[in-house]
Amino acid sequence: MAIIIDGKALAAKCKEEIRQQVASLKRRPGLAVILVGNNPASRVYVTSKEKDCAECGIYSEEYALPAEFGQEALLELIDTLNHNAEIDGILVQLPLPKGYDYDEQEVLLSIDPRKDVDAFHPYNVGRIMIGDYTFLPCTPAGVMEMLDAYGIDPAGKKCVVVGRSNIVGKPQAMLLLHRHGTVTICHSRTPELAAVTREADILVSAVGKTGLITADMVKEGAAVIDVAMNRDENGKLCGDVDFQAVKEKAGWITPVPGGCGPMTRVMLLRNTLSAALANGKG
Ligand code: L34
Repeated sequence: MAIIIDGKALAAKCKEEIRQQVASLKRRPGLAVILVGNNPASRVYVTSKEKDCAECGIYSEEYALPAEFGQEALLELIDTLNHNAEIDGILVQLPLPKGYDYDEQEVLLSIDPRKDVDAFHPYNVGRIMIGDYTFLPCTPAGVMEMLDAYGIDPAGKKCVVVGRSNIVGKPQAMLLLHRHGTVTICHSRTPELAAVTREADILVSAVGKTGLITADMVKEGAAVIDVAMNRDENGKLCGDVDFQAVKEKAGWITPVPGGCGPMTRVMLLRNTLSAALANGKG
């Protein structure tokens, strides 16, 4: 029976530490959150991020824009925020609406790398690659925080990351590598996925496919981290991992909800604090 990694409790603890650090600053950190269109899941995440900010003493302002706002206007808004000294962090909630002229890469490139609290700008991605960074992307950073809190050290372990997105899979693999894990990245073209995942001491799934990771794909005693945020056939939130079966076999497992989600949110607060410090607000 696995130890359930309590992301919610750990996030609350990290949040309290951030709140205390924010309270000691000369000036409050500021975060601008941009939400384009009316994706209901994005709406929920953005609202919770703003609530987190308020609880930690971080100023936040929201730009809820219509889907037809447009690429040029969005770039102009970002440019204004890049030059606003009260704003230390800029977050453009993804995905941008489909069927309009948005170019996600161009939008991410337009954010001042010093305000890029998601660490999605190629400059920050490059710094992660070489292991010299100010910001870590929130979801992979939250995963590392959970591993550390539960005494799971990647050094010398076989780590398997399923999923190769720029937001989670690739940076997650890099962070595990920096901590001396032997890392394999799997994806939709990987033959014999189960044979690879069965080797993992630390298995991170970030695909977005309900029921992808079944108990026979998991090594006895492994740490299983479920990054996905899916809905099952009843509309209930779930991850990639068959939680009920895998928890009988794994050594550690994260639940969905209550695992990676709350940690992702708290890492955004930490990045905003780091940006404010770098911006001279300490
Ligand atoms: N720019 N876009 C940008 N940055 C991000 O870091 C995100 N992401 C992803 C979507 N787009 C983004 C998020 O914040 C996903 N994501 C995210 C953040 C938090 C939670 C889920 C996804 C979360 O709090 N999950 C809760 C359950 C919430 C619910 O009930 O719906 C949990 O316990 O897992």
